Amino acid sequence: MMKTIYSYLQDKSQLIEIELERLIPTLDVPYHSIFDSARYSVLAGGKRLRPVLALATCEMLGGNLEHTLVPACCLELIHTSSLIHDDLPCMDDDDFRRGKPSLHKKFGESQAVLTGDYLLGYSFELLAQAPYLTSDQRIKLISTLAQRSGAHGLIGGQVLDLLYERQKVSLDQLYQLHFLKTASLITASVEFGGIIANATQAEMQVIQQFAMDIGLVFQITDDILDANDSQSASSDLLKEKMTFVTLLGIEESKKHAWDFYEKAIGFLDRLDRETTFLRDIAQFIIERIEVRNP
Ligand code: GRG
Repeated sequence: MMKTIYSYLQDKSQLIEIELERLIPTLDVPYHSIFDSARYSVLAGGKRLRPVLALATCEMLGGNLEHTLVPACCLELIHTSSLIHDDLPCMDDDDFRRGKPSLHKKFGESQAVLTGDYLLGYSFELLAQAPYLTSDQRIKLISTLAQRSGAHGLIGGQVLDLLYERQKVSLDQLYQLHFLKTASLITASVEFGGIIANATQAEMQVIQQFAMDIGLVFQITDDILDANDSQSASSDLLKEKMTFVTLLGIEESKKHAWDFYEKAIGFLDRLDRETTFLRDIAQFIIERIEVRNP
């Protein structure tokens, strides 16, 4: 299975890479530095999980991949925008991102704020003009992305993240934080696939439930990987941030991850579709920590 999913991920992320490259051109204008800094962050690698999830969901539901390409890239642009802002000294204060100096380290803080702003606005501009789609689909995509990245999504999650710094938080509070901060955009990604493939309401509900759980699996595995890399300066442990690992320990965190994983793929059984690739992506996410089912 894994060989197939790796080549699937590679194929799809290559499509995304080409499209991202096309969407942010280098331009010979006096303010060209905004395109230079945007390209620096957007084209710096990254797993491209969110756009690939959008493509895989659309394909699973019988939609057209070509029609999904630009909207899928918008998910990556918003994601990158949030990472740029998250790295700023007033937020998480990280010097490195995707294996390179973070954007404010390379281009300065003002440019980092502006680049995040640019990518945020540009995603919506692209969605409003996305080729092949109906106006109704475009409005649904715009509204979904605005909600999932807004106060009741990504931004709300970040507010909690800052609020809970150096505080003792409960497991429920930690779940709420990551449900907003991490699962929101992952949910938007499958919703994008559903909107473009004209999913039924029932199908939409199933993929949303799948994504919310897989989003939590993603965060728990991220915390476990971070704990295993506790020497790194960006480690949440060094910053005394509460994580699933500090709250539950590694073994119990793994157990929680597996429980959410099982629940997530259980939802897919309700679809009368070929769900292999979504299942494989879920497995790819959990196997990053090479946990074995206890
Ligand atoms: C600009 C819409 C907007 C929001 C601003 C700063 C902020 C509010 C939110 C930050 C939220 C944040 C940092 C979420 C992190 C979620 C997460 C798990 C990131 C790591 O994702 P990966 O592993 O990264 O997919 P790559 O680099 O592979 O893409």
